[in-house]
Amino acid sequence: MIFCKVESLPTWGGENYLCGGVDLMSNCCGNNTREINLKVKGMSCGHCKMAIEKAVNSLDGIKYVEVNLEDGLVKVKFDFSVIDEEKIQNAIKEEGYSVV
Ligand SMILES: [Cu+2]
Repeated sequence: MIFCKVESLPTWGGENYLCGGVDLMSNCCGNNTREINLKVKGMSCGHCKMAIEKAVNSLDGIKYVEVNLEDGLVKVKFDFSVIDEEKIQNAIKEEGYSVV
């Protein structure tokens, strides 16, 4: 589980805050953030992990993405005013994996 420690902060404040160990300057938690865990079939190695993380990260509105190979899960935090879950699923499917 990733807990955002600074969800209520209105601005960056020029400092690096930690969000579940992730540098918030590149992965900001803020308003309109939704977290989902997608069950994805076919991920088997580091290449799969990188391909999916890269594909999802390239979408607008993505704040955080992490593939857990052992559990077959893709955790995504996104701004639901910018992107919806379907578009995220489609990006994963375009990489050749199926979302169950
Ligand atoms: Cu692979």
